[in-house]
Amino acid sequence: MTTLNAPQAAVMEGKDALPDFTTEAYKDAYSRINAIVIEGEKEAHDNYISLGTLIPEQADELTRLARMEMKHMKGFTSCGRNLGVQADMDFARKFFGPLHGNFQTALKEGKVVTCLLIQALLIEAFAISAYHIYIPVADPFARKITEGVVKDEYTHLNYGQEWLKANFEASKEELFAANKANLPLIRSMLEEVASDAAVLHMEKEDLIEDFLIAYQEALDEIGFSPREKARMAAAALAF
Ligand code: PL3
Ligand code: FE2
Ligand code: FE2
Repeated sequence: MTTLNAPQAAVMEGKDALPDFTTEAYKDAYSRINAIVIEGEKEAHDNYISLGTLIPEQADELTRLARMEMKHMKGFTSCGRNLGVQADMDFARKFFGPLHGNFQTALKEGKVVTCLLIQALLIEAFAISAYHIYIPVADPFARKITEGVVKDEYTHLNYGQEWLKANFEASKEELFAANKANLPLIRSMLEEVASDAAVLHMEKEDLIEDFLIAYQEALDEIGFSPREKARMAAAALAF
């Protein structure tokens, strides 16, 4: 089958070797990772629609971002189908439960800054790191789809970044608090997905590194000083 890339897998060795996409172990891990990504894209869609109610003057732009997430969800659904994998959606909903709960609470309280930090910074940086690390070890079908998606995710991260930059002074205290409450959740989510990701030949250290680069660059752009960024990183270490 052309999608399996067996010749490369056979000649490559070590960390960069492509996994065997046909094994039960691969499909089992993929059933959870694929579900996480599908659920993540679906929740991202819903979150941008919700954000449109908090920032009504940008509802059109936010609807445009939401539509992109729907397209991502469909793309990743086809990746699972292509490998003959049934996504474990119950697992994925539980996986996002705590972060989803925090977003919903902030939404009810009208806390636009917290909602933006959760969706447009943390979740998008998490997605960007996951997709970057996945692309070199993906099957050719999924690779093409993921390459298209990752470009969009930068648009989404950028949206949150620009809004928060324009409202920096007024948002600062809420950003510190939202970071402290939610960055540890991203860290636990990374821990939780690590063993399945390893089966896909994705290393936890690479995921963390790539996440921190995307998140820190966004915080830089928004206007945080090196000391403030260190303070925010410390919030994820102290638990
Ligand atoms: C928002 O645009 C997307 C939200 C999705 C979040 C996904 C996090 C993914 C973590 C799992 C790591 C493996 C990635 C494999 C890609 C198929
Ligand atoms: Fe997306
Ligand atoms: Fe996104």
